[in-house]
Amino acid sequence: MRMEKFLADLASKEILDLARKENIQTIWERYQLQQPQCGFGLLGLCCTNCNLGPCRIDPFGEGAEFGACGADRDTISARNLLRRTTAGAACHNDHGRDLTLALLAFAEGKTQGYRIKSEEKLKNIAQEFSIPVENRPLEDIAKDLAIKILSEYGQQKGKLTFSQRAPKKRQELWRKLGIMPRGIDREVVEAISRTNMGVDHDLRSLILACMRVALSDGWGGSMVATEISDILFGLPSPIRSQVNLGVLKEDEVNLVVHGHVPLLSDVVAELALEEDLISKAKEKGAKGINVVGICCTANEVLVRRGIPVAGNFLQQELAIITGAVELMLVDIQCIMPSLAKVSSCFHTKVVSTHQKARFYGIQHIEFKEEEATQTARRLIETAIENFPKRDKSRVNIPKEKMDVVCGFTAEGIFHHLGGRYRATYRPLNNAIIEGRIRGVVGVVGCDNPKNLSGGAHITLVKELLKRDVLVVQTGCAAIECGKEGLLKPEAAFEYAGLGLREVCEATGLPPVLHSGACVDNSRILIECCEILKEGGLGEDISDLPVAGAALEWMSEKAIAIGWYAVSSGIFVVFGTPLPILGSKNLEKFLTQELFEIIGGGWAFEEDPVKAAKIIVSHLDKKREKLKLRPMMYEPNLI
Ligand code: MSK
Repeated sequence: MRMEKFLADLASKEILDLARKENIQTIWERYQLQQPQCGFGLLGLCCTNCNLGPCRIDPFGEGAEFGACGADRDTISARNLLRRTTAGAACHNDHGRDLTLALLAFAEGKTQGYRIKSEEKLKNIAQEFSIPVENRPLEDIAKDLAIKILSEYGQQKGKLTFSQRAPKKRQELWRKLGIMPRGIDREVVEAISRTNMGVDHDLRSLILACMRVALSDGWGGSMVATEISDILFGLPSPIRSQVNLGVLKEDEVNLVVHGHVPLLSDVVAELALEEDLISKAKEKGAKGINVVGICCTANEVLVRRGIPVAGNFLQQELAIITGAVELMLVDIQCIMPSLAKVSSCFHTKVVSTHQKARFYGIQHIEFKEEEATQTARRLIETAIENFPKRDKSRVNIPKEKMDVVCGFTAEGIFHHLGGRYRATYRPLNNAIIEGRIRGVVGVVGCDNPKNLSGGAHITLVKELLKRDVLVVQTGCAAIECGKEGLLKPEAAFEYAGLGLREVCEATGLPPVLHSGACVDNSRILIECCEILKEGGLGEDISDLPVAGAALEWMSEKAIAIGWYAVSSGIFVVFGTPLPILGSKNLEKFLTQELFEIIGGGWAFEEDPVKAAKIIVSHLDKKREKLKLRPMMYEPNLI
C-alpha cells in the first residue's frame, strides 16, 4: 500500500512525486520498508530493561507467559509505558529548563538580543511565586523568578507552584492518590528508577507513576516553557500568516527554523528584518530574506511574530526537496536524522544549534544565549552566502499556501470573547450552557504516515465543527488544519454547525483556535481552569464537556501530554493505540477503570469519523450530567 495516497495536501504530494523521480528516500518509503513492524513492540510485550532479556511474552498465551525474571505481561507493558511517558515528560521539562536558564542569564545581563516583552506576565507569575514586584527593576524580578523555578526542578518535597492553578478538587484528588508532582526532575528520576529490573511491578502503581511524572510536565515543565517564552518573546495575540510549502520564495534567501525551542529562532526572525542583512542578500542576487518554520519552532514564531510555516513534521524533508532552502536550523525534538542525507542532494545547509542535539553529516554551530545575536547573524549570513549555490533548474516550490489566523492564549480568550471593557469567559460559558457550543476539544499532536499523514486531524476537526464543537489546537495538528483552511474565521461559515457559527460570527473568532507549540498544551489546561472559575459548568475539569485527541501521535512527548490531560480529568483519544494491548488488564485499566479513579481516561480509535462520534458522545454525557440545555440546533446537523 502506498501510504502517501492519504496525504492531505497537494503540495506534499507534488514534492513526494519529485522525490521518487529523483530517488530520494523519505519517511514514507522508510516506514514502508519497516513493514511488518514488530508485533511484540506494538503490543508492549518486549522487555529490554535488563540483561536477562530481551524477553518477550507470547501474545496468544501459547508460549512464554513470563520474562526470565518472572515479570508478566501486565508488568512489562505498564513498565514500558512508564518509560515512554517519562521520556516524553523529560523532553518538555528540559525545554522549560532551557527557557528558565535563559531568563536567568538575561537577568544577569549575560544575553544578547533578549528583553522582557511581557512585563505584565513577568509580574503576575512572580507574584504567583510570592516574589515582590513593586518598585523593583524587571531584571531583579526575573532573576528571583528564574531561581525559584529552577529550585522547583530540584525540589524533593511539597508541590509545584503551577499545580496550584488546578481546581481545588483536582488538587485534593492528586494528594489522595499520591500523585501530586513534588519536583520536576524528581518525578522523572523516580519514574525511571521504578522501571529498573526488580523495582515496581504493580500495574496500578506503575500507572499512578505515569500520571505523576506527566503532571510534572503539564503543570510543570511545559507550563514553565510556555510562561517564560511569553515573558521573553511576548504573549501571542491573534495574528495573520500563511502555511504550507508555498511560503518558500523563489527569489529570496529561504531560511527554515525547525525544532522546538524559540531561543535562537526568535532572534533570527528579528535580525532577518535588518537592513544591512537584507542588503547583503540583495548583493547575492536575492530580493530579501524569507524566514519560515517547520514543526513547533515554527509554531512559536508563528503565534508571536506571524512568521509563515513551511510545514509540519512530515514536511521537513519535503521542504529541502523543493531545492529552494538555503539553510535549515535545527534545535531539538522531532528532527529527522535523515535531513543530512536529503540535504546532501541539494545545496541546502542544515546546521544543528543545540548543545544536546548532534547529527552525523550535519554541521554544528552551538548557540549560547550570551552570543545569541552574533550567532543568529552568522547563521543568516551563512544562508545568504549559500543563495548563489542554488540550482535554479531544481527549484520546485508548490503553489499551495493557506491563510491562517492564530495566536489564541488562555489570557487572550478573555478579551476576544468578553471584549476590551469586559474581559471574561462568560460568553463562552454561556454558549456552552445554552447549547450553542457543545464543548471544547483539543485536537493536537503529530502527523504520522502510520495513520493518515495529517488527514486524520482534518477529518476529525471537520466532524467536530459540524457538531458545534469549538476546537483548540497546538503542534503539527494545527499546521495540518491550517493548510486545509480551518484556521480562518471564514471556516466557521463553511464547516461549523449553526450554534458555533453564531458564536464565531459574533466574536470574529475562527472555529479552530491555534494556541501554539506542543508545550502550549499547558494553555489548554489553563483555559479549562478559567472556564470553571467563570462558573456554571461544575467544580472540576472532569465535569467539563471537554476532550483531547491526538489521532496521529508519534512522539513520546504525545504520550506524556495524553497522560497529563487524563490525570487532569480529561478524556483522551489516540489513533494508534498506546503499545499496551498485549495486557488486557492494562487496556481495561486505561480505557475503563481509570475514569472512576481520576475522572479521565483513554480511548483508541484510528478512524477519525468514529473518533468524532466517540468524543461527541463523551461531551453529551458530560452535558447531561451538568443538566445543560439540549443543543440549540441539533436538527440542523450538517
Ligand atoms: S513538533 S511532537 S511532531 S506535534 Fe511539536 Fe509536531 Fe509531534 Fe513533534
